[in-house]
Amino acid sequence: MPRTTKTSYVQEALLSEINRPETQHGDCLPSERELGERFHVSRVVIRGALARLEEEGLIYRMQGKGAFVSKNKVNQNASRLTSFTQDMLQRNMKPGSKILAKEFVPCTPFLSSKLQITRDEPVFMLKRLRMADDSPMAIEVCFLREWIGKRIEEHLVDGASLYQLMAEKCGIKMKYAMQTIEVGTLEKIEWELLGQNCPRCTAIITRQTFDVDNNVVEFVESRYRSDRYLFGMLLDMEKPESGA
Ligand code: 16G
Repeated sequence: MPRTTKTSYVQEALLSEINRPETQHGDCLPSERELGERFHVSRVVIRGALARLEEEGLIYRMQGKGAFVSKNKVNQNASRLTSFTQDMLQRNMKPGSKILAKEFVPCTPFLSSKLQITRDEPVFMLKRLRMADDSPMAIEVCFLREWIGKRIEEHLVDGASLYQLMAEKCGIKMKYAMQTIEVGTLEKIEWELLGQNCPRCTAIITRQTFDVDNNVVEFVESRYRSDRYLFGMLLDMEKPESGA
């Protein structure tokens, strides 16, 4: 069999494995040696098949670590105010979260300006790992006013929706949010939490959310996996200038 035919054969076989529903983004492919033994072909053939899959964006490689499955990125539309849970459900993905920390912390000058509160008011801090279809997507650190923290703290369990609790337990009606996106680098501990199979560069998003009375109801700083997200924005010629 010519080498190109063998390459196509291996490529097709790997593709059907990648397309299986149980295959997750970030799953590690066997090593080139193992693949060679499984398909009874040379390493050159395996490398050719992997290169083609990489060109098509179906796998990504990390030096010294191997090749990983790449599933479609989540396109987060930056013009609608939704929660992570709503966002994932709309995409037919299973939302999930694991609480990493929740506690009342002293207010800092930074938090007092973001939450628009005085420095003598403690702040409720909630740190969560967010998951979609059981695979890690982001680390979110959320700061809330003390009264909100007190009402929701006992209901906050893994998987609970913060926005739902804020609506049901505190009667909060959210209206809009100010969001920023910048590029940063994951700390080692964050990278480990996100599964270690993602790039170290991350999208850092901050969100300051306001209710219908223009009160700030949360300030959140999140680190999103850069291999799982892209951010879509609607640009409108008719919109007045914001000046910011
Ligand atoms: C989103 C929000 C975050 C909010 C969370 C609530 C961004 C950048 N952030 O992740 O501010 O706290 O949803 O999600 O979109 P939940 O209701 O599922 O807990």
